[in-house]
Amino acid sequence: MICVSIFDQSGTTHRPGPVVYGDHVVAARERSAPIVALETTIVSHGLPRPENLDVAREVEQVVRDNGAVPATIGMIGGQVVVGVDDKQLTRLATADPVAKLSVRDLAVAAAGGVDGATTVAGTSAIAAAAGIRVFATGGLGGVHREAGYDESADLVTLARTPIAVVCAGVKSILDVGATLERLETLGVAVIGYRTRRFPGFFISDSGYPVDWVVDSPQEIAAVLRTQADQGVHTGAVVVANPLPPDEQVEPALHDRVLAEGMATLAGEGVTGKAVTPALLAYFHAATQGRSLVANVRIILRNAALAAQIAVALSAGEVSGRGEELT
Ligand code: PSU
Ligand code: MN
Repeated sequence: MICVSIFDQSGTTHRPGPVVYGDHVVAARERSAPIVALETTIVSHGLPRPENLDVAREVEQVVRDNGAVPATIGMIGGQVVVGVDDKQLTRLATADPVAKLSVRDLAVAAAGGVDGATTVAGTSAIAAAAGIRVFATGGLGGVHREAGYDESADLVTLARTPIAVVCAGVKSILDVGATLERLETLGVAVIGYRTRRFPGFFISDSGYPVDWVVDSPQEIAAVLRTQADQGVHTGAVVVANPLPPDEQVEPALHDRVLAEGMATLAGEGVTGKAVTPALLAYFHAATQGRSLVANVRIILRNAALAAQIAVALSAGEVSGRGEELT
């Protein structure tokens, strides 16, 4: 948790410029190359240090290996940066404190001149405003299970943000059924990638079905083009990409550690935006790193698929619209 006064000692506020773009993203936009947005909350708060920096770099490399340009989004000294460079990425992976920024925090944090990591909500809003149409993450926020009312701003933000979000479902610490109901109410499209089961983040199957299934990046690109052509649905398309069963955390271990972790956090009085980082850290410790291995695989696999979708999307734009699904 970080508390910031937006006034420095002279009583003046910081006035950082508007959103800035990394050189690699500027170059990609000039040549209409496919771009994939990446978030930084998983880097600063979701993964343990020092592995977090290696993973953040590896995710960017996977995007490149699949033919797209990574645009990792975060806030450096109050400046929103679309496409941080390696020095800035290192800063977000190692500095303390780094604020956790949802959409509502962006202007306040900028005026405070802080370093910040953007959540799914923060990242998708910035990416869509920058014209980026594909975003890879680990798992979405959603409706929490107990302890009063806690629903991630990821959901309501995705309702109004036209972007494809590749994820492994929602964090397994959430009430998955309630989260799926909220996604339906909010008008967020949910599509299974080569699966009829909604994935459960660390586990391949959350126990809930999905209504729609796609089998290739080209099909997802066709959905996104059609959505834009229709001009009717202006919300997000969630592409749910499960871990293969042989890479998941064993479901019995998962359920046991989850129950223990929730009880431990409740006993320690952890609430609000601190819940996710605390529970993920508990998981990684209690599974002797099994959940960390799964978490990293989730992010890398989603980055690869997101890049393939972005490539298919720009290939379709070159060859013309309206090609048939195969
Ligand atoms: N899922 C993970 N690790 C994470 C997150 C999700 O496995 O670190 C982050 C994402 O950035 C997501 C955020 O947007 O947690 C949701 O936090 P909250 O529930 O406080 O909205
Ligand atoms: Mn919350």
